[in-house]
Amino acid sequence: MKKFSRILLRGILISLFSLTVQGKTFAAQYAPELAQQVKQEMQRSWQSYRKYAWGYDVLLPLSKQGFNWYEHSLGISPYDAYSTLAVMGFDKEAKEIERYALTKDWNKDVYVQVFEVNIRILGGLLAIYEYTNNPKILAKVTDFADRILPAFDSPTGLPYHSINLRSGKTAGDQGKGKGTVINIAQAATYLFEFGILSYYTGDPKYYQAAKRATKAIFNRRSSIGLPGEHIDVETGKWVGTQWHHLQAGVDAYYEYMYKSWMIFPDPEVKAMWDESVSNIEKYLYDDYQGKRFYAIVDMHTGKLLKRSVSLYDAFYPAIQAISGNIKAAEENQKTWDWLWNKYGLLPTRYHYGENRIEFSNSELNPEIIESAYYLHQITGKQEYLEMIKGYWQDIRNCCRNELAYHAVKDVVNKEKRDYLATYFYAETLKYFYIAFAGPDVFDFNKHVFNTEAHTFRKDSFDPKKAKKALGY
Ligand code: DMJ
Repeated sequence: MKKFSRILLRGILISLFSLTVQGKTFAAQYAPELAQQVKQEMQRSWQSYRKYAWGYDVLLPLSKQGFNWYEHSLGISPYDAYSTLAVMGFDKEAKEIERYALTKDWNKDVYVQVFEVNIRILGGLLAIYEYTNNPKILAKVTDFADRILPAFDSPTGLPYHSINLRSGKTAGDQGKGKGTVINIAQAATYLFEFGILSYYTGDPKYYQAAKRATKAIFNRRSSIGLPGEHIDVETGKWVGTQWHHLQAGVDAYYEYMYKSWMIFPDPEVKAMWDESVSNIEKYLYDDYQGKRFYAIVDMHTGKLLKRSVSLYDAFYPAIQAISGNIKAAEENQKTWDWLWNKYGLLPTRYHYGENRIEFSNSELNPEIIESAYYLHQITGKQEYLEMIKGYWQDIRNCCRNELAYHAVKDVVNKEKRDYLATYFYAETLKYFYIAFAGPDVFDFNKHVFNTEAHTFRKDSFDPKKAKKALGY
């Protein structure tokens, strides 16, 4: 009897111990030491921008200088860095950017690309407001938005490619040409930021403009339900190729239908998403050699045209996972992970049907890390954290330099390129950090990200108030 009690007691102790161990194992499923390392790397890279490129759009880390996208600087990097610095607790640096944003005068004679400044500058400014609640920042956001809003004043409601921040005149890329042709990501990646701005100002005009543009694309879908690639904002006609895919130029069109619906549950937007996603799975999904790809297809027939993917498409497993299609998300992510491991980075474009790289460069883009992070959070599977550890190791090995990190011209030989994309601050380092740090530091379930990974708490937006403010 005594022996039995001892065995029982030992059994109880062992199971208590293993529960504790399991608890610890679960805690150890994050990687606080790597989170710390990423944080230090953010600080080092950010200080380099401050020292060598302050006031410029981007840091050229090898030649140790700044570079501007346009004739006049927009000073983009600080807007993209802000939310990552804030998430990491770099309050002094974040405060400095808040002050910088307040001194900025947007009355500049410069043509800007509406899509890019929306996700980076407007998104970044909104994130500053999210963290500070500073009404002067909201005034800056509104001023900036009011300067780009006239771009939507076209016969179709689709935005022109570029707009002059001072005169409100519209144009093509870099202010050149008549500029009436845009891709569908440039056409319809506004629901999220414009929705937030309508929410805070109580003026539905921003969200309504964004929704009109999204509907202008959706309503021009083919008879099988697929939109094209490029469209003329004046005639509303598809231009050039009649292709559809998930690559750059399309990606965020879909991303924003789902993400904006997460905080602003507009049933019309949800209906667009539901129909769109079922068509993606029906026509673009390509089960090829046991891997889950999404191909380039004919928008009118769904016929497979090219077995090609770009690194931007790796955003899709994240959206699949968050919208509940976990199986597809896991299979898709596995495919991306396979491609990453082939080269130790993702090439910009890859022809999987012919097993060859089409564009070999990489700017250390975030999408594959973002998707692995979503999957780790949603499934709890350790393999996704292991993937992210591998990506971090590879990026450190190939691309760490004296100042920060650099892009590569070629993922095979890792030839260096003197450039550090602003989204390396906004997205790449942020996803690494929050993946390693775990929910005590950043709670995935309580947040939603814009396409540039600027972070917003879901509970910042009351659904009833949103319905009225956005006018849906
Ligand atoms: C980012 O600027 C955004 O995520 C955008 O939507 C497309 N991809 C780049 C990063 O690769």
